[in-house]
Amino acid sequence: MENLKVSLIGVPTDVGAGVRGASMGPEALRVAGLGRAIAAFGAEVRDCGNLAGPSNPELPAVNGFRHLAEVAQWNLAVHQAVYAELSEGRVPIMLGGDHCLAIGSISAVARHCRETGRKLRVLWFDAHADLNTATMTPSGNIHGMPVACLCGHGPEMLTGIGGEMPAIRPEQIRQIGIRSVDEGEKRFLHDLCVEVFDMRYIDEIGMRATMEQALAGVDQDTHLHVSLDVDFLDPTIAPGVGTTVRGGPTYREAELCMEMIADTGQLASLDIVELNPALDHCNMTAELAVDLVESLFGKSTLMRMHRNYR
Ligand code: Z70
Ligand code: MN
Ligand code: MN
Ligand code: MN
Repeated sequence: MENLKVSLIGVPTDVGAGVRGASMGPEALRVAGLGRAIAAFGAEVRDCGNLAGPSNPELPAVNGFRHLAEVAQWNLAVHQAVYAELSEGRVPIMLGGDHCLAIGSISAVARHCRETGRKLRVLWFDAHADLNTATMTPSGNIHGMPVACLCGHGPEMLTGIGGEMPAIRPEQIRQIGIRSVDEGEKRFLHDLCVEVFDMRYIDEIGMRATMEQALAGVDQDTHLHVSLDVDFLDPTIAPGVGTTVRGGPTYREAELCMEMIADTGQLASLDIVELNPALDHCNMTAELAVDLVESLFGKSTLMRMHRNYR
């Protein structure tokens, strides 16, 4: 932890979302103390400020996409920033911003992994599968499409951002907490053989066994990327999101996820997305996200040492 170098990258976009307000997410996370919380673990924290990008034109979908040009422009900036921080041996943390930004961040992570010969595992925490395409989407909102784009299914403006197409293979992803999937997405998840741990599965076998399976095969050569859509969490504890879906993980279950990731020691990049301060109460969802990030960086590991656990 002492040599850990972290870079906070603000990505104030809501051009991929259906509801406006995620563009205020980066500042809400800073106000909740994200940088301070990570620095408290002995990491060196650099706040890169916010990336610049187009504002939200609030237009209807064209050929199945809303704001395609704007989404592409944001993601080009994200890709470049994330790739640059990774090249300096730093852990980039995206302060979103809507989930479309994962196209830029994960394509950069995948490129970095190709060039450094590391294996990539993406943990996608979300209520949604985000696997829509132009023909399947019920909304045209591109935050419902990043997984498809990363797997090579989408417009070249988005699928080609990392230079290599597809950026990742479906077998590199694990989806956790899924409970709202469109009809086309269900078929596509099955066709692509994406490993999905939906809420039914978590209810049946528990979060611990779920995470053991999601992390199976992660070793010292693995770059672990966490893409945390805060609508993954139950809306009773995380109301500050554009699309709430009831029946999400509890605070304890979410903490356990993050603690088990910390235990691997392989976390190397992170997206925190879909936080919408316009819908939040007293910044509680941002504060919850900071709590989870503390666990992700090993908060409970320190507690275990103090308590002389096991
Ligand atoms: C739906 C769509 C979505 C987040 C909503 C919803 C997608 N599947 N993703 N909120 N974070 O419109 O594609
Ligand atoms: Mn690296
Ligand atoms: Mn979602
Ligand atoms: Mn999402």
